[in-house]
Order: sequence, then structure tokens, then C-alpha cells
Amino acid sequence: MSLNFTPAEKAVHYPDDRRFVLGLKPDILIGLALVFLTVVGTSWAQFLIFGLPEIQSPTESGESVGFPQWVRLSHWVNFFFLITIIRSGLSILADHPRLYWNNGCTPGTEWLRFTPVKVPKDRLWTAKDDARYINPIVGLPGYRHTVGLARHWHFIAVPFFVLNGLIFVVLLFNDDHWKKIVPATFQILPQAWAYFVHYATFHFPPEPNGFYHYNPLQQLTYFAVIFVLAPVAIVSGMAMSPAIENRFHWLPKIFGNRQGARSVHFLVMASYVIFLVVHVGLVIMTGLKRNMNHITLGTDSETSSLGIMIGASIVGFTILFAVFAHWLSWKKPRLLQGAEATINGNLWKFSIDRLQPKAYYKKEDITPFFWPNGKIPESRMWRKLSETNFRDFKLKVNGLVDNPVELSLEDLFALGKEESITMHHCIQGWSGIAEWGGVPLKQLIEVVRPHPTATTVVFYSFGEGLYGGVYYDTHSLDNCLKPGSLLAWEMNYQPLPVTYGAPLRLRVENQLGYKMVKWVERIEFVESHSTVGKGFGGKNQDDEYFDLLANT
Ligand SMILES: Nc1nc2c(c(=O)[nH]1)N[C@H]1C(S)=C(S)[C@@H](COP(=O)(O)O)O[C@H]1N2
Ligand SMILES: [Mo]
Repeated sequence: MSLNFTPAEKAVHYPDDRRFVLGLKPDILIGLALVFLTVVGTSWAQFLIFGLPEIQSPTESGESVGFPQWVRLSHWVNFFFLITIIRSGLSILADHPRLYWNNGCTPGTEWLRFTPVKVPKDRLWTAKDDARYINPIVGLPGYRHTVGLARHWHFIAVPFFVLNGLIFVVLLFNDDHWKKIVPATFQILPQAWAYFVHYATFHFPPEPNGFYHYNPLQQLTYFAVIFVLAPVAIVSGMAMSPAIENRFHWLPKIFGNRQGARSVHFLVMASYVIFLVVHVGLVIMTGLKRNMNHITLGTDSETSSLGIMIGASIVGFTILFAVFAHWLSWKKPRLLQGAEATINGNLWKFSIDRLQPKAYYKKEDITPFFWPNGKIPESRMWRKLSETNFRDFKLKVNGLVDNPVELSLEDLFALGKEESITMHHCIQGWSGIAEWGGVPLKQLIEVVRPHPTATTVVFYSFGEGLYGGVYYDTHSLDNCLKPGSLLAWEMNYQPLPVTYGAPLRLRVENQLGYKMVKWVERIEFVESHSTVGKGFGGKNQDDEYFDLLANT
């Protein structure tokens, strides 16, 4: 399928520089190599000195035999959604191809990066400049800077993945089937090690028939995938949401901080991929026919090829779906945007969007680095204003209000100032903590007195969006009235620098960064976002299919 990118789209999505590199911090690489060598070396030492450890034949009984229908079904449903989640996750990751353990995402401190680029210090290098290309066969939808659509796939698949997992776990404990997966005694550990020594020294251990028992290492692994990887994926994912992070500070702290949660989320994905490769490898090597009959038909036949055929069809379906998803992403992106708004947008609107952000960061938490984003305005008007330090700047506030006003910076200063230290969450994945000082939107709203019909506030920028046209975004009146919603002229106790949005930039906490318009020119109160721009609630929503509500 040809995508016929316009030159502007090609520059964003299919740039000339499509190199992929994997940069792991040397000390982490050495650490990983040491762990690997120690474990495998110990296995070899044991084998060479004492011989292969003895494998006990399983003695437990009373387990449920075979693979009931719900196990087989949820296994394949899980496979399907896992693939979708991993592929879309990789596309999201490529939009900020660096992983850190610090909140400020200082370039150079990443423990893992997927870009050859060293962030230049002598010129403006925005987070959008930093996004990387990912092959659309690997990522969904792939290419470069497709985070809006990638998130739709990710978040549409997640509820199904979680629901399927919950149903599986409930049914697991509904009868004796859990005994097949949950280890009953610590005795399993030495036996799992015995199996590991076999594999690590290239000996095939005697494999029990999985229809009746798993081998101890296999059992432990399945247990960990279900009861460790999945919950950690869910919790670390939730910890990245600005609305959740702002209210439940302890959640990202489980992982050190918000970037720790992001790193762990990645490590879970990597573990899933490693599991998938080893799992499929062992399924093939330990009797493909029989194993496939177990997991598709629920029979223990050694001869029938039907299981393989069904399994291959499911894999084929997953591949076909990937082709369909590619088509949908590029030909019907609004459909995806709409589906996400219907499924998750509504869910957020009535749950986490209602949370009140709490200000819990202190001056010491301010990060030494803060990625910039967006295009500095190029209009003559803004340049002229900026050259004279915005002396002649007048913020126009109008629309459905009783008292439309035009306010100079002096007028705004006189309205009162509030400070807040908050974490900024960019949709691309990076974060930063800064102090913002400015007039609370609440104050401004009291001055202009919106009509009862005004539910939405539009913030227009002097600057343009990625593909040209005025940058703007909209917020519900409710969110503008929340604590921390400011029109800021101060950043980290200094006048707001041009790069970060002078003369005024918006702060509305609980939302992602793209909702925080920089270089604000005017404000308008309207009945609905659908009458502004292309009608999707903001420049990025119009042009890049981002979400109207950005709580996650
Ligand atoms: N006018 C304008 N405002 C904008 C943007 C932009 O492109 N143009 N980018 C948004 C995005 S995606 C982010 S993450 C933040 C970045 O703010 P910062 O540069 O202070 O980090 O600004 C937001 N406001
Ligand atoms: Mo952003």
C-alpha cells in the first residue's frame, strides 16, 4: 500500500535519517553480561563437576488435566492483544527514544537509547526533532512521530487484554486448574534450577507431558508471566498518566519516579518478548504437534496435525490484522480517534479527569533539564512584541463572556500571582519538573464572567503547529478552574524564556503537555470545541489525531 505522503508529511513520518541504534550504558551492559555469565557459568560448573542434576518425576496429583476451553481461548486472545500492545508500544517509544531513571530526562543520562543522535547544545533541539523512525512492520503504525495513532491502538487493546487476563485468573481459581500454574511449595525452586542446568548446558531434560504437568521451570515462568509481568505492566502504565501521577504520588514512586515507571514498562515489554521467543522455541522443540493439539483442541493427540493448522491460522489472522491495522491507521485515522474517544475518552471523563491535582513537588525537585517542544512563532507581530519585551502585548479574552477584555502583562500581574511546582508529561514520553508563576485562570474567568453556555475555553498561540496553521488547544471550563491552572509568565522564578512560551504559556495540570499552549495570543470562550479549527479540540487533535482529553 502506498502512503503518498506529502513532502511535509514525509519530512515528519519518513525522514532521510532512519538509522536505528541501540545504546546501552556501558556499566549496565557489563552488569547484564556479568549476571548472564554467572548464571550460565554456575550451570556449567555444576554440570562439569557434579554432572547433570537429577530430575524428579512429578508426584503431585489432583491437578486438573488437560486444557479446558477457557484456557485455550484466553491463551490465543492474550497472544493477539499482546502483539498489538507491544507493536503500538514500540511506536510510542520511538517518539521519545530514550529511557531514564530521572524525572528530568536530561540528555546523556539515559540508560538506554534507540537513537544515534547526541542532543545538540548550540541550537534548539526539540523533543519532536528527537523522535525516531520505526519500521511499520515492527511498530504500529510505525514510521516516525505517529504517537497519536499508536496510543489509540495501545489504549484500545489494553482494556481487552486486561479483561481477558482477569477472566483467566478468575477461572483459574474456580477449579483445580490453578495448581498447574501456582507453585505449591518452595521445593519447586531446586527442581526448576535442575531444569535450567539442563537447558543451559544444551541437554534436553526429560519433559513431562504438558497435558498433565508442566516442568517446574516452565511452571515458574508461566506463574511469573501471569502474576508478575502483567500486574507490573498495568501498574507501571498507570503510573505514567499525568492525572494519576498528580493525585497518587506514591504510584510512580514504586518505580523510583515517573521515568522509572516508563523504564520498567519497557522492561516488562522486553521480558514478554523474550518469553514469547523462548516459549515458542520450546513448544516447537518439545513436540510441536502434540503441544499445538493441547492448546488449540484440548486433546493429547500425537498424530493429528489439526492443532498446528489452527495455530497457524491464528498467527495468520494476527498478521492479516496487522495489515488491516496499517490500512486503518493511514486511511481511516479519524475512525481510530473516534473509537478511542468513545471507549477510553468517556471512561476518563467520568473518572480520572475529575481528580484534583495535588501540588507536592518542592523547589529541590525542579529538574535541571526540561525538553522544549513546538515551533517558536515566526509572525512579524510576535517578533516585534518580543523585541520590545512584550510592552505593547495585549491578551484578548472574549467569546461567550459578559466582559470581554484586553489585558497587558501589567494588567495581568495586577490580577494576582500564584506559583506551583509541577511535573510536565509530554505525550512523547519525557517529563520535567518546573516552577510556574502566573495568574490563576480562575481569576481571569471571574473577570470576564463566561455565559452559562460557555463550557470550553480556547487558547490560541502566536505560533504554528507542526504542519502550519495556528497552534491552539481547548480545555473544559472545569479543568481551567482546577488548582494549578495558570497563565504563566514565570518559569523557575525567572521571566518565562522565549523557548518555553513567552510572553504567556498555559498550565493545566492532569493533562499532557500538548494541551499547554505556549506563546498564548488570545483566549476565547465557546460552547463547544467542535466549532474551532477542524473541530477535534486542538491543533494536534486536528492534525495528529491526539485525544481531546489528555489524562493518560
Ligand atoms: N504554541 C505551541 N504550544 C505548544 C506546543 C507547540 O508546538 N506550539 N507544543 C506542546 C507540547 S507537545 C508540549 S510537550 C509542551 C512543551 O512545553 P515546553 O517547551 O515548555 O517543554 O508545549 C506544548 N505547547
Ligand atoms: Mo508534547
